[in-house]
Amino acid sequence: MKGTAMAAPTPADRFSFGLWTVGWRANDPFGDPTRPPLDVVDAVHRLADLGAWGLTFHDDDLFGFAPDAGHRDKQVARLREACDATGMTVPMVTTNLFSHPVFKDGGFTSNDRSVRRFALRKVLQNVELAAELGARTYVLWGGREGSEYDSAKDVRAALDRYREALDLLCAFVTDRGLDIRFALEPKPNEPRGDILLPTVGHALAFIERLERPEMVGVNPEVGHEQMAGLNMVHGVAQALWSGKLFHIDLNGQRGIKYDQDLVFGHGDLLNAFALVDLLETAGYEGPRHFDYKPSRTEDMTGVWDSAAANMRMYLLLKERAAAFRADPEVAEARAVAGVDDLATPTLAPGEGYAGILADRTAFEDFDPSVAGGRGYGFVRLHQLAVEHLAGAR
Ligand code: GLT
Ligand code: MN
Ligand code: MN
Repeated sequence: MKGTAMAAPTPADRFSFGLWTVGWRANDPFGDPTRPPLDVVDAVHRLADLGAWGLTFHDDDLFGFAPDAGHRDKQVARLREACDATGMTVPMVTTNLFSHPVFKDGGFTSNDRSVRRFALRKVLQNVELAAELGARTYVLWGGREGSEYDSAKDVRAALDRYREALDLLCAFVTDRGLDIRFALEPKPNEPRGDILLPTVGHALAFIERLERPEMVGVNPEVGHEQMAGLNMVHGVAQALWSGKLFHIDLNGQRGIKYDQDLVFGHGDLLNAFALVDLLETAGYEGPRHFDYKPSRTEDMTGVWDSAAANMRMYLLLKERAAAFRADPEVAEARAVAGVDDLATPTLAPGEGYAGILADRTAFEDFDPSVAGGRGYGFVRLHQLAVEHLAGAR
């Protein structure tokens, strides 16, 4: 790669990876795996060498579904040792409520009550482990919570059960004094035809109906919002505005199709640029978590190259976004566009409806043709962004 002066990733960048990402063996609905299994100890060492800071995992990634206690403990001990040896952390843990056939109609919202109770037990067990490993965030991706057939799922009842599950988990964490918060990860579809809580907005609205809404936030994934044709930057901005951006899954996606989980920035690059700019300027201090899948065409060398590519993309975009903001012509274009003017409240201090009703300049003497004729120069501003992104400035 052509070098830039850009620094290599370090733990201070807080880059983390799911064990299921670099560990994905590249099996898809049409084909068998193309890569060998990856051991967790290897994953920790290789990621640490590349400058990553954290490893995240599902229970099943580390010790399989329904392990005996000996195997579970051994795998946890091996992970701990690898982290001690490398300085890697475990910032987030999650539960696999989707691979085993028992979850084919969901976990928390399966029509089968015995499955719902089993799902709760599986998560409860894992939440304590997460806290022991120092994780502060517990992600819940409900990929199997949903339906294909409207006649088969009572969505209002499903949301009641979803809420029941979250309320129980929050009560457990509170009573046990664990330093854990939950982050719901929206996705519109795949594997279910329609997944419950399909977008960031749905999840944010759901959270407000919980017993302890302050303990639950969101884990938006770039590709998942884009699969729904939505703007990830808008979703993340609203999550930040709501104080709910607890975690984030960075990856790439090209348009409305199956979940591609490309390297971050390898999909909608402009949106990735704006996302990094937002995260870096909005005071988000959480992990920069990559939830990508090394392409099926890659061997293990390609796996590590693509892991490094995620971090490099983030740092490149961070550098370009900072240069964009520091450019005097951008400052001038932003002023013309009125970008910062939106921060000024519409009402004067202390003003209410009586004030604005009495203000003739707001209406009677207001000439709409003046503002209506204004050019905002948004295209020029955007062109400057694209030029910075393309390395033309
Ligand atoms: C699964 C999914 C991801 C989620 C993981 C967390 S599981 O790999 O595709 O988007 O983040 O459960
Ligand atoms: Mn995905
Ligand atoms: Mn994800």
